[in-house]
Amino acid sequence: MAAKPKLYYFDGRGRMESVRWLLAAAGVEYEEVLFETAEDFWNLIKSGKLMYDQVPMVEMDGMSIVQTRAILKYIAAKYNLYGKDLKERTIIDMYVEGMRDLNDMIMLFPFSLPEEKQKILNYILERATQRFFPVYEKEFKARVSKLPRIQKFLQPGSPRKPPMDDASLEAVKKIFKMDKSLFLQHVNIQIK
Ligand SMILES: N[C@@H](CCC(=O)N[C@@H](CS)C(=O)NCC(=O)O)C(=O)O
Repeated sequence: MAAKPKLYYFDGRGRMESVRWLLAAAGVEYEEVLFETAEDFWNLIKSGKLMYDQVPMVEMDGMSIVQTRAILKYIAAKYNLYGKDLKERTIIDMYVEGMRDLNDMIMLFPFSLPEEKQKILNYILERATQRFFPVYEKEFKARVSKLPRIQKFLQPGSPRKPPMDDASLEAVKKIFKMDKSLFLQHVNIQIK
């Protein structure tokens, strides 16, 4: 039997959560290496397995795969969840890229500066409700949540991670040595 994929990340949703969802949808069991300190992360960097000294990283099939979308594409293609032809694949990519834009904003929000928070929150709410939610609410969410494996993943006790709380935010800041606002550096937006 092939070894289970091994996921390397901190103990939270972040960029790895979409990988967890996809593995759940594919019905694939996996192991997680969750680092808790900057030293744990540094040891992983020193192992030479992180192409860009960044996580998420997934070890599977003899590869150390980094870059979230590369990981997702590999798993989706391997488990036949990446469309039957180029057109279906493009539609899937359109959902994935939109979700990434939305997710980046939400994920990085806790790292914004206190004085910028309200302005950024207004921006996210406006974008989310006007631009992104309507797409996912048009049947897509209902269809996905009804998939038996996803239903299982959404039950308490599954490997799904909880939303970030203050304690995990502080832990992540320490692991990645973050002290300044990351929002505008990482998200390609202009807030007016
Ligand atoms: N484009 C990359 C971004 C990866 C990324 O920014 N990872 C963060 C954690 S979520 C990280 O490793 N930060 C440490 C650093 O950049 O030094 C991806 O999608 O995987």
